[in-house]
Amino acid sequence: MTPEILMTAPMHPVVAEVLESRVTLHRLWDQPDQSAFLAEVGSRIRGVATSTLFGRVGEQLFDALPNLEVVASFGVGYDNVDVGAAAARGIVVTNTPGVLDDEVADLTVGLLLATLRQIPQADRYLRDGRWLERAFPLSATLRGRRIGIVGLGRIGKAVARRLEGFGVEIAYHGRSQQPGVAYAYYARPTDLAAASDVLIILAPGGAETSHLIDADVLAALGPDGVLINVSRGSLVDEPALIAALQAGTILAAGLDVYADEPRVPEALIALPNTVLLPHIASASVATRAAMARLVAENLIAWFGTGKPLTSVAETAHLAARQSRRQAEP
Ligand code: NAP
Ligand code: 8YV
Repeated sequence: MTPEILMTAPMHPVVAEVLESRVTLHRLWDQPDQSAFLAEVGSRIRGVATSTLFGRVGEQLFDALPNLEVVASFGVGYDNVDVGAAAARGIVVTNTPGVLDDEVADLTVGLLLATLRQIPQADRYLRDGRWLERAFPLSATLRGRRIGIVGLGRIGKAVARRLEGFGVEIAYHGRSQQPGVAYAYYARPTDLAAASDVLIILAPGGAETSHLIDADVLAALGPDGVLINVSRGSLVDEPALIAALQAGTILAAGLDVYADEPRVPEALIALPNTVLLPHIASASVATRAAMARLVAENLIAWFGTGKPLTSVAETAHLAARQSRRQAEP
């Protein structure tokens, strides 16, 4: 029987293009009465395709979809899905790792250089005609800086590889030291910050990492320190960051992510020592299409073979169990 899939919010068109001929797709946002719609079709839905645009996928949606088997989420970060609740109900969750690593790493290095060398500020300076008055002020430099990476995963490593080419020192923090990694390891973010001149945040969002970067970490980073956050806004105590930037506790910040997107505090926008991007690290035409394809292919693989391509770690055991079950005669 053709599986019925619920798309929770508008997604990249490639998701529907790949799925349309193989499943029955329901578009939740098109429904004038979503509750009535879910009451009518909810028990037939076996898969969900979702993105951060929908908000959090958790108990409320799971209650409405009693026969749900799989949630395919757009993005490598999956803090928009309650994976604990999904695992408890035997629902597999997939994300889109790998296909965006280089794109996000490129942007991260670009944001770092833009923040240090004040590239957007210099662009505005020229456009405002101020070069005619005097030369743009001298900037900070990447030269001689020690880089601390919080979250040396797929993207963190891709950033580190790029930064090796810039001849800078690299160290990292994660929950544990990684075998075979030559960079210095710090078990506490504060210690990494104290040993760094730039802190790049690339660990996942969620309760475990909430406000991992707080006033103490920023103080340890110091008055010449630069914070780059490309992971999730929830990792940084945003009011503490604003206070640190205003007081000169740190030098500057380059941000792609915020606590309450797409709302960005006026205080951050008003600061001259910030470079602020609207969550665009993976947002090239090619990479977003690759992510969308992976969302669709995870669903196709699940319903075809019982083996999703990229289950998140918290539900990988379910994927393996289901896969064995489907393989049985
Ligand atoms: P990944 O390969 O899973 O790497 C995550 C890293 O974070 C791992 O090295 C992990 O190391 C570390 N980590 C996990 N939990 C931690 C904790 N509680 N404290 C400290 N470190 C922790 O993920 P990825 O593919 O590199 O992606 C990283 C994140 O980037 C995503 O989760 C997403 O939020 C963000 N992202 C943002 C954009 C954007 O558009 N701005 C695009 C893509 C990704 P240990 O396991 O050793 O702790
Ligand atoms: C996505 C991201 O663009 O992959 C991630 O974790 O943050 C971005 O690549 C974002 O999830 C869009 O929904």
